[in-house]
Amino acid sequence: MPETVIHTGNTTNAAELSFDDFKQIVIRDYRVGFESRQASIIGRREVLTGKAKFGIFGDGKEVAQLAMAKAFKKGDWRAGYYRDQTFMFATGMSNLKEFFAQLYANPDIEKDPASAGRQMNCHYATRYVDADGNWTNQAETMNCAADISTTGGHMPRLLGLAYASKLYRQNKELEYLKNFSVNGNEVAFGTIGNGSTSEGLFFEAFNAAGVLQVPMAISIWDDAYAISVPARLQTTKENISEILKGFQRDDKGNGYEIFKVRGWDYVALCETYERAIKMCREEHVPVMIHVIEMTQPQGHSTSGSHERYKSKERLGWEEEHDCLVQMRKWMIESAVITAEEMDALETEAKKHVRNCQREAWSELEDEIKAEMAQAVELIDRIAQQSALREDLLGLMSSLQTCVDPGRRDTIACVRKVLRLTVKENSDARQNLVNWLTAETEKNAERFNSKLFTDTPKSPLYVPVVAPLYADDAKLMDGREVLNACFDANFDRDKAIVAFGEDVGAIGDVNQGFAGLQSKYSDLRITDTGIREATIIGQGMGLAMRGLRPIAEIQYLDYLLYSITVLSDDLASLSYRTRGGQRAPLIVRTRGHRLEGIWHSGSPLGLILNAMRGMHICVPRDMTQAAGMYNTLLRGDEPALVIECLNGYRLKEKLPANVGEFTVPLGKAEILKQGTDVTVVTYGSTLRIVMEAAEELEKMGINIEVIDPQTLYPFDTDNVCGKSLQKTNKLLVIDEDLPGGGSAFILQKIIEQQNGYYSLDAQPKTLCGAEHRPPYGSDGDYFSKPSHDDVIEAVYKMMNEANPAKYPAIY
Ligand SMILES: Cc1ncc(C[n+]2csc(CCOP(=O)(O)OP(=O)(O)O)c2C)c(N)n1
Ligand SMILES: [Mg+2]
Repeated sequence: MPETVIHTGNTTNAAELSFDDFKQIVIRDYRVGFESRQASIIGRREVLTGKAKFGIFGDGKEVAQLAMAKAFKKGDWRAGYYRDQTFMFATGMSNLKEFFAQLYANPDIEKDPASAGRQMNCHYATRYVDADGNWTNQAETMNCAADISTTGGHMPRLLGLAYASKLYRQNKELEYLKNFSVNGNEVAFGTIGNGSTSEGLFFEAFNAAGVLQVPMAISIWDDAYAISVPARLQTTKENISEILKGFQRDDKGNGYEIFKVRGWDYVALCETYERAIKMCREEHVPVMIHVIEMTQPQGHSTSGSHERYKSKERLGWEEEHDCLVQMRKWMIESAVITAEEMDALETEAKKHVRNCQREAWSELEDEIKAEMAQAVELIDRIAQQSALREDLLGLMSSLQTCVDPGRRDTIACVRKVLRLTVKENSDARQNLVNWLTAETEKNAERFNSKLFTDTPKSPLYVPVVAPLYADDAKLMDGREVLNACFDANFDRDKAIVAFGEDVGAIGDVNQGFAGLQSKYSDLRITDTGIREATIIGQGMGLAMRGLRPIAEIQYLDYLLYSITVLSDDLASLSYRTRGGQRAPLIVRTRGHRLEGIWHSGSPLGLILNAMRGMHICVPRDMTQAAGMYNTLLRGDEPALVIECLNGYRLKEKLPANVGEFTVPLGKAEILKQGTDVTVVTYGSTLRIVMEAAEELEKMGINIEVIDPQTLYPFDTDNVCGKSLQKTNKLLVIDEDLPGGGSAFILQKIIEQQNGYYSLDAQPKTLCGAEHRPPYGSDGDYFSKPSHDDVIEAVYKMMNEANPAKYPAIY
């Protein structure tokens, strides 16, 4: 059975209050907790009766959250998980109606401001970006970073939210950013389940926060289970605070303050949170509050019952130690409330929750029914004149008798009617088509919008400024061009910071930041541990709090260590909040060919598939990279920039406006005009293709070379498609494996740009081998597209088109 711990907290505000005031506070707390429990109970019922799809709730975790909410102040942040409804209600960051609106997947942001019906229930967020792309004043509001369902996935972001407070406190140059911080006093509150502490992301973030000494307060809701798997199979010694004891701060150095408290002990919880958060806020020391002996009265979620895997003894213990049962008992015993008053409170609270639920349901239902009524009327008019009258009336009546209809029922019925009447032409039918078109637009807005925040501040709208070159422009190493670009930007915008492995003291492994730490301080150009996932999380949290981070992943091959954070958290942020949150993080890395299996990667297919919601930039040289950084640093959306690993020492001319000129996103560039074959390629293969083009020219073949520059967005002016109208032949070259990035490019050109209609030969790809690139120059030659491969691939296309003129080489 769970152990019992007596917490020895020693401060409480209660001492300063009159008993009456104290009673009122406690009663108010209990009411919030009790209402929250009712919401869980009714929520579960709504799922089981089919009104909602899935339910996961915070029952059994209420009392600790009431205590945590007391310590949470304006300016603070929460990054947590699906158990936190009581905390959200207690802080006012959410309410019962929003809770139910989300449960019913209401796509109206007024009704479900957290996700506009896009997220499962109990996934919270506050909105901090307005429709014009302006930030709200975060220092004046309580803030909740948008939840994700992957357990532990939020931990890297939590680190970043806390790290922002450190920068705001320590870097006095940031004082002008008044909407984000008051002297870095803001605490980042994290919550995580006991089972999820088994995740690597938890340990990585935990260690990093200890190193960085940031005001991160991580609460572990320990109910001894993770769905059916007991603590015995999750955590060494079944006790996370026990095994993390080595992190405890002592007089020898930095570390954590670690607390342990029972989840049903209201007084101890209030004392613990007050003490822990004060320390965290004032001293910027990370704290961990291990809340044990929590329960799950309704089991894990609506997917199953916990009676399957919990013993009778455990279930009995949970019933007795239910935190609200314990709090109620304590309140009556301590004369905070009488039993009769408590009964009355509970009756009223139940009624209130029920009303909120009903209102939330009918608000959505009314809209759906009104749309259905419009459709029915339009269908009825068609039916009056249709040869298929009976069929249409049948469809109409089954729509009208549909139980708990959704929008899909109406739309599916309308589409079916239009299919059936495809050969009938009438005004009535046209009216239905018009109605469907208008509804389709609204539904696209409801369900498919805001992959990017897409505000006037988007990088897509940053003015284009061409590079200027003095007559005597210096030729220098590519890395020096980048270095000058970063220098100018750091000088221009005090909110820019850069960090990563070896980024600080030596200015990154290729010296793009060389000398900048000593110029701008180690608060702005900073070394980190080897921890890719939390480097991204660190950047994400900073970006959410108004800073302009450049987070560096040392080599593209190591991006995989952060792919969960990039994909689940960063790339989906705008979409999952329907534009209510953004994190304009720039991820800088370097890739494509160099040497060896983990230093030559170019997995663009993987990146494009995993990171939709980020701009993907693949500059061919450091000047283009600099122009992209200049664009991105002036926009408000996240991006990945992949520099060419083998390009830092190649000579480039320094633009006079190196910190000002911009490379627009999605604008392909024709690097060489030609008439025979359109060759589309990017990154490091461009140089090889350009060299091959010279030899091909001598062979009488004139290729057109196009650099899309960014793969997402891809060639928004259809430069590739237009080129095909001239050449009628397409070759896509990249270093990814076959069917990777090149498949994406083909889909764009052949299908989206209508390139298919211009082709008179099969479109081809020339890619890397399917295995990882082996070490050494021979390895490179035999596994990545070489000069010879490019020439032969182009020549073969010419040979197929005209074998007489271009006989096979061998
Ligand atoms: C990365 C990931 N793996 C697995 C899951 C499936 N899953 C959802 S909740 C859960 C259990 C979490 O247990 P715990 O962290 O103890 O939190 P609790 O639900 O008990 O509060 C699991 C395995 C998930 N959502 N994300
Ligand atoms: Mg658990």
